[in-house]
Amino acid sequence: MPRYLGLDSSTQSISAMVIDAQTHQIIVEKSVNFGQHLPQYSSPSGFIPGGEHGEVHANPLMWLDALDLLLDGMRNECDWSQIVAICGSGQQHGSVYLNRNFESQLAALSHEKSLSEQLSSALSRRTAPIWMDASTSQQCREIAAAAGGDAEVCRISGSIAIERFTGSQIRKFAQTEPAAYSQTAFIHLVSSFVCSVLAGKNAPVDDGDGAGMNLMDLSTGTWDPSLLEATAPDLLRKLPVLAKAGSQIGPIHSYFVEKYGFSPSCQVCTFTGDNPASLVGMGASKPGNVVISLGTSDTYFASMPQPLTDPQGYGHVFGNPTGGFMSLVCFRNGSLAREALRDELGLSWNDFERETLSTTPPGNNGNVMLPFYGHEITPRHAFSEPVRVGSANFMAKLHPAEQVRALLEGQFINMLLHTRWIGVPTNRILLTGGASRNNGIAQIVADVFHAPVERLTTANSAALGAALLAAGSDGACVQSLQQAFCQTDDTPRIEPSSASDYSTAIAAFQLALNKSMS
Ligand code: XUL
Repeated sequence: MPRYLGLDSSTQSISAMVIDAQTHQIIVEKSVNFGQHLPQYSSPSGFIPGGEHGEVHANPLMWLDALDLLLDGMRNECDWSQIVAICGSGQQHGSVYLNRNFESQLAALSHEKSLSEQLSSALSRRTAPIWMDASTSQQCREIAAAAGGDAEVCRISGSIAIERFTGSQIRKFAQTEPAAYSQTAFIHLVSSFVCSVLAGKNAPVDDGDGAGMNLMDLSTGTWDPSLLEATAPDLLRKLPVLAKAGSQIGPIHSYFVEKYGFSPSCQVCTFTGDNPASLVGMGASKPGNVVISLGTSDTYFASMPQPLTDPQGYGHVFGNPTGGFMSLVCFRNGSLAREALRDELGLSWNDFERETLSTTPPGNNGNVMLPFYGHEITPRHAFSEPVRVGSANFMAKLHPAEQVRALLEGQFINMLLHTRWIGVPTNRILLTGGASRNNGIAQIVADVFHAPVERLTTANSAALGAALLAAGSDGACVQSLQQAFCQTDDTPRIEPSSASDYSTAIAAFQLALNKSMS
């Protein structure tokens, strides 16, 4: 039975999924939650609380302990010796800094001790900045200025210089801790760090996760000399090589063979970022499929054949593990805004759905809301409260239903307007995340985007995507596996309603947005 392991080292947990590529079964899936299972790291949500000036760091040793705990804890449910290949993903943008002993310490790993114990002294920086860090605005400005401006950084790397992206984080480290920076021999992403440990040697970065660094030339998939130069001294030597996600890099380290019973021939493949892996695990890696993930922030991502970039600089372009590219656009006012309005109106989630569906028409009788309860990143603007345009009753918030529909329509019209640059027609939307089972919300998404909406059974799409890539590395057809594994759940497929026409609402929204941002 050829079995494949997908790992996902995310912000709050590390997850594993084992699949059988012949019977198309998920054999087992399990997670270790950092806060819950490793309380000694005092990181209840996976990062070290209390960072100042927007700093958010995590302890890489916690990720190593979690990996040991996960593999150990699954031994009874799964025979590790059957795993043919392993691939994985990591929270994007986070970076791990290692000294020149890293490779020799990896080579010397003994199964009698833990990974964290043995690799602790290889860290040249105790903590790793992660994607939630927003402390590098100054470094972003400096990088953009040195590299020829925001538009040039975006043209080369797929994104303007962004605080959470790795380049500005590296620059800040080099500026604030120059001695530790010069002691740093290797800089890894979360994905390539975990992959390196499994393979027992420095692993490559793929062009999905690599594009989240503001250092890679998107069109060639190579490190860009002008961006490296603009970021930090002597950087090229410290960066991993670039490779395709899912490419086999060698057998698993004997540590895992002796400790957990992996086969010495089990292959480790180049990891990718959690979003590129999710694109694969959602079955959305071909253009025309769009994933909308409704979370604390809402995220939109979709496959694209060409590396077009967002002329407004809000969206990002990454490599797609199955070939071509993918877009990713984040919206800060997601669940945060939905919850704020729900609480303001004193509604339950059920009311939220009923109100939107039954008592108000698509287009909301011309009542429009810019749904921003605070600072937004797409579009980038310091909003302080929602902006309403419409009838006197609407402005006076007389009918809760109108308010709910205005907020939801506003969120998805904003998403539509800021993803048009991708230039690929939307054939199918895969809706995921907390609010995705809400049929009222799904209907609005279908209507605004004029495309059918489906929901998937797998919650763990990044680990599944990684497992599919591992199978692909062994000769399986990833596309056929996607058809078998990426099944829609028991919620109905929602078709766009024929009566809905959002052109007037979209124009009104755009007008209100232009006015607020001018
Ligand atoms: C994407 C991003 C997050 C992380 C964490 O740009 O910052 O989605 O990948 O999951």
